[in-house]
Amino acid sequence: MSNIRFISFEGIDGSGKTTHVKSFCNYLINRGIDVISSREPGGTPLGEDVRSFALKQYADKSKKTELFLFEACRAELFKQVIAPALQQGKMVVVDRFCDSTLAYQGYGNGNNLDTVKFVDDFATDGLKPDLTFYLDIDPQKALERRAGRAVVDNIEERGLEYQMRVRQGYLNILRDNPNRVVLIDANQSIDAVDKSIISEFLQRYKD
Ligand code: Z5A
Repeated sequence: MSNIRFISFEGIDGSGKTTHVKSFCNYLINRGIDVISSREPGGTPLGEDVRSFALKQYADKSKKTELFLFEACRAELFKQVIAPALQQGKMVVVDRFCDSTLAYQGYGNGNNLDTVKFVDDFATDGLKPDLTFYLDIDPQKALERRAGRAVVDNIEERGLEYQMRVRQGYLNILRDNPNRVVLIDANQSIDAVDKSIISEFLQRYKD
């Protein structure tokens, strides 16, 4: 059994997670690794429904409510998808997991960090990824990459200052979890980011 079976990708909006989850999973498949990928919020029928509530603007939506919506999606994804796949010996790659909630609902929104961690542990029975690729990007650059996109959700609408707070949250998470979280410079070209991810993976992965 390999030492790394559960991998998450993290980063602010527009950092390239969707792009690189896809190319990294293709790399794993070409290596003959049995992998499934998913995303948060979403990844299950219930989770996809809750995703629309979590990302929609409501007047005066409480910060606690937002936290519970994301955690409801995660509890469902954990039970229906992640835990069964790991039990079957598959590798699991997710676009966002626990660090997103700490970065956005904790550092970004100002909910108590220990409370966020407690609720998250409850949702996932304390499961953490074996390895997390944090795609670090200048928030202004990420904003430019997303410019022109038709759909802008409630969290994107919070603007540059909010994204800067979330980025600082991710850097704190990186500092606090040096054995799990790896920083990838996502300001580089798509090809260079892909190569960095694979190189960091190979430095840690044992068949
Ligand atoms: N959220 C939360 O608050 N709490 C939680 O617990 C969770 C989530 C789980 C939706 O998440 C929102 O949910 C999100 C956080 C919140 N906030 N917002 N908004 P999401 O993951 O579904 O959505 P997102 O973060 O906004 O994803 P995104 O905009 O699709 O960005 P991305 O996946 O990181 O990037 P991308 O789609 O791969 O790339 C964006 C564009 O840049 C695209 O045109 C690419 O072709 C291009 N790109 C990518 N990489 C490069 C490089 N290296 N060079 C040049 N161009 C590039």
